[in-house]
Amino acid sequence: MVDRRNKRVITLEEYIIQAQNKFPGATGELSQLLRDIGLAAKIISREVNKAGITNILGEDGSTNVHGETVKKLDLFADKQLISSLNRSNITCMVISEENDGIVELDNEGGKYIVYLDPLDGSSNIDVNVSIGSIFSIYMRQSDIDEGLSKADALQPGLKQVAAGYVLYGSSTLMAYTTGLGVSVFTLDPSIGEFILSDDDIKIPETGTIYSVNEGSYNSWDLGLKKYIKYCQVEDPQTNRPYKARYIGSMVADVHRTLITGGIFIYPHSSQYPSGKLRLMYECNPLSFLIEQAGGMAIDGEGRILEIKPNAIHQRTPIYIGSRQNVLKVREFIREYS
Ligand code: AHM
Ligand code: MG
Repeated sequence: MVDRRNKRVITLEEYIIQAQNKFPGATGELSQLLRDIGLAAKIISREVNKAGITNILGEDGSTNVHGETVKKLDLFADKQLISSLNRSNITCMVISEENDGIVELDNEGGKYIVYLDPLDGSSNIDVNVSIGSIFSIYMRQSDIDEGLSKADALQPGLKQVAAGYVLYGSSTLMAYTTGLGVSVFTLDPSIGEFILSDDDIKIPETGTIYSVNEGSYNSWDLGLKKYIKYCQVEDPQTNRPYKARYIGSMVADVHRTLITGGIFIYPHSSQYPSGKLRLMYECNPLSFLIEQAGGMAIDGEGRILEIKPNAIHQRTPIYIGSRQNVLKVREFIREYS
């Protein structure tokens, strides 16, 4: 937590500029891109807050590329983020949960590729529960004269140059990393600015909360079943039984895990043989953040960030959180597989 006594308030804009100034050769493009996302986040936050009193709330009757019902706010957030990214000549391509294919922007020469989950956890919109936006940024690999290639879009998570999320909760906050730790900003709605609230935040090494949709228990592998039973057994030395917490919004569940420690799990199951969550715009960005905060993220065995993607909308199981909790679940998975 940043000690605010005798410290002046630092806005997201100032913070980004200060960070950029530490790298004399920086062109400022990534900084501009992050500012564009920050602007879109403020506009989405405003709409999320007033969703209940406008007609924007609810389903629009169409389905997205995954066959899930799309809520109106998903479409609004998608449009807002894409048009914000299109303002500067920085981003050449966007891949979003809401769009089947690649969205090529007007900036053919742009050097960044952005993956987006514009509004994650949208089943929570109607019931006034936290939702979030997720972004993941890569550097383009192909030469500008060559045109964009598949390799530009399908880079492993380790190649991310920045990633973050915006959580629309009891307050709106933005957390991001450029590979130099994780910074968190809280939106002050009275002045319309994101204010630095935590710099270089670290996840506890171990935690006492597990977060998984236990309704799917019967369709899990034995290793995960045994691990969850382990979490529930009483053992004062390891502070067990752990608490169960599950919001059903990945951003909110992972943000809580970042702050309080513990583990968030979305495993593969008979319903979702490859897991439900998407590698490129859900798991990779949040894994980058959690690793930057000192935590761990695996697909059950290997590191999420090392997965070589073969499709833009591919899914993966994920076990993410405090190092000790992730190592423990992996022990169970190995023992019972
Ligand atoms: P969405 O992108 O359609 O909103 O789905 C992703 C969400 C995650 O935020 C959350 O962790 C998960 O779906 C919850 O799924 P379930 O309802 O199966 O537990
Ligand atoms: Mg999502």
